[in-house]
Amino acid sequence: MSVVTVGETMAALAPDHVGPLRYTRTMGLSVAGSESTVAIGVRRLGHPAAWIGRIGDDELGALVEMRLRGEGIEVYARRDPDAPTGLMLKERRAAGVRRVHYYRRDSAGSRLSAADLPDGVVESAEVLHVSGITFALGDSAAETARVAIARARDSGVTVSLDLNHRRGLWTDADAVAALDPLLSEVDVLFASADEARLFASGTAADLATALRSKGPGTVVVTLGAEGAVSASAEGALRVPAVPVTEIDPVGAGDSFAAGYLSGLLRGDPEDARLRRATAVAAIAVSTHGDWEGLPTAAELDTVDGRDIT
Ligand code: CKP
Ligand code: MG
Repeated sequence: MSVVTVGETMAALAPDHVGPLRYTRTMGLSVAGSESTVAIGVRRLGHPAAWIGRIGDDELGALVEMRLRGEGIEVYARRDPDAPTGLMLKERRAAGVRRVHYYRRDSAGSRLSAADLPDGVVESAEVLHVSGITFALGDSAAETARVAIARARDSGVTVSLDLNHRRGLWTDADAVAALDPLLSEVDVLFASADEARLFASGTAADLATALRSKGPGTVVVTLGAEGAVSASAEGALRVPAVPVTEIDPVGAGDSFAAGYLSGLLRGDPEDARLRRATAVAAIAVSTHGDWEGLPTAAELDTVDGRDIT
């Protein structure tokens, strides 16, 4: 297995038009979850991928399993008879203004436990990818992610972490307290500039360098339309974003991580990983949905008809 991810995947409802959710008449049903988006992203780029999580024994759980399996993801998800699959509502409040609303407290996914980690799956991966969201879901889910990281490290598996701070789930102080001790355990760290500022200050390059001093071999700070900056053994690098018309920014960071990890798996040098990551993110944000627009390897060659590689 190239990439194994661990986290919560929810059902997701998104409105067909712009305006307050209370006036929305029709919504599309899909699934959403940072870690499974990364799995789908790397899978579309040709790398075997697995997702470990927990779902309810309900229709939404069946939807999550069906969608992920349909994308070619190996799914390891226990059906919890005592808790529902989580739900996320997306709101297009006004043009360019999006909000997400979670219905995930006490969800099956938040009850993920270390016993849900199947023997040998994390251990045989090339990369384990986790995100800060799992640490915010509760003690059991956080412990599961910690155990997965420990097993990966013991087996020489590259550990990738996206800080993915969610103020709707926990406070800044709680996020820093939980995530700071992990930084010495990870090989690749992804953070938006806002997330990086929880830990350091200064320019994007300062942020990446400061976070790298806490342990990760590579730190990538994503800057949206401004591209990304990385600090690694190859020094500080900056790449511009691919200019596109943004349709839906949710999932941008996960798409970026998928593109980067694909480059890592291919053995690309750091600047090529970053360019691959920005290209994947550009295609993903110029389509509706968190993951639906993720490109295949062949589609990566063009965005809006332009050569982007
Ligand atoms: O940081 P991103 O916009 O890439 O993350 C989006 C994902 O998992 C989205 O899929 C959503 O379900 C979530 O983050 C979340 O739990 O907020
Ligand atoms: Mg993110």
